[in-house]
Amino acid sequence: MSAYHPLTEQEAIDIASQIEEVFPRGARLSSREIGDGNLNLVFHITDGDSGRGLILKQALPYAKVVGESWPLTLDRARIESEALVIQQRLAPGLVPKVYRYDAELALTVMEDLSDHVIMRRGLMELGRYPRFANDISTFLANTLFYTSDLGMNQQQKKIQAGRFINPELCKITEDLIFDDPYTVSANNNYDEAIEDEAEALRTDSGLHLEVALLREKFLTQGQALLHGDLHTGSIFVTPESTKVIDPEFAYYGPMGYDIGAVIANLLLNAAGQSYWSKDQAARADYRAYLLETAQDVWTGFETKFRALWNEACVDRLAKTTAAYQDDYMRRLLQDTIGYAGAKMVRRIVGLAHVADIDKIGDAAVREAAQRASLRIGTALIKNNRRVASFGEVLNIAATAFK
Ligand code: SR1
Ligand code: MG
Repeated sequence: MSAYHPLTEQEAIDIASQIEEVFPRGARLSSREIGDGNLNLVFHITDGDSGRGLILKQALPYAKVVGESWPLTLDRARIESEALVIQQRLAPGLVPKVYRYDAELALTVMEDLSDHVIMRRGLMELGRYPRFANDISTFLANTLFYTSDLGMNQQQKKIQAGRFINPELCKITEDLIFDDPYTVSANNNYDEAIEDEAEALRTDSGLHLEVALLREKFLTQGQALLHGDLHTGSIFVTPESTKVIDPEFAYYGPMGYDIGAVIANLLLNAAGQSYWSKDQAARADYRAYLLETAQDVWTGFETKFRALWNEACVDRLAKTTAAYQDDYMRRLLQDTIGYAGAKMVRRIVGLAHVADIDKIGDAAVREAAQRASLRIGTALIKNNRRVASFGEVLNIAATAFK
């Protein structure tokens, strides 16, 4: 084992060449650093002769998006690799295979998914992914149910939760999503043109109450093992396949946070469509596809989660109390909607944005997309505790796009 240091491309090749399940002995490998996320180095190692590849992901001891002034624990690499192994067991085929984990180097060696595209990019290019809603709802239902007190031994769950104490990564979320957008913060980052919107976020006490409640739940409710950062940049897709990556933010938290992340990112792309497709009819059609996908994600999740509850619940009282299941699902829907709203707001005024909106070159069009995102996001946050059906999300979005 070597002491921690950021790998060079040659070192990445040397490590990859030892993975004999993938590369034949003596393979002539090449490496490209392809990390475009906020936090890590990612090496894509390929063998030109066999066409086979591997990904080596190494955590840096700081947040790459900000620089060395923001130190960040390397333990997140362990959390990510352990979460991937659990997710592979609970949702087979929906996460990349892990070949090796090296604790000293904070390095995970995993399946190459370069035949897939990052979903955010795919959506920006108007891609349609017929398997996505079914796959992601399976991923959500299985991973959330089977890591909760409903689906696993409740003593083992407490021990498992201990392995996923993730204070530094949770702190990023607590600050960037549940605090900074609602105050003056050096972390915030938004176009001057929407200063009025930023000011409204800072002064709306009704909104602050709802964000405080969502924040409290994020801080205190260890409901299930979450992915913790399930935006469309953490999902690889093809029309036939879905793979969830990057669970370094994994921790025991409220289930609705993961479901809300998926919904928020579909809605953010819908808000950005005024640029990506100039043709009005095509734009409306693609937005309809995104909203239908969001509905299918929720419906698929609810159906599968209820089925797991009915078939595999380990908690006697929960299993025999139908009204409890209904109450639980209602609260899950409300949390999903509240968290979806918070995730939309942070991507417009907070530190880390999304390309679906930021890459809109025309300033007026970008501003319209930002305002639409904030209208939807704040409406979802403010209404979350009142909502009784997912259809209300679609109504809120439809109103914002008028
Ligand atoms: C400092 S990290 C910024 C963001 O990138 C990650 O993907 C998370 O969403 C985090 O909030
Ligand atoms: Mg990430």
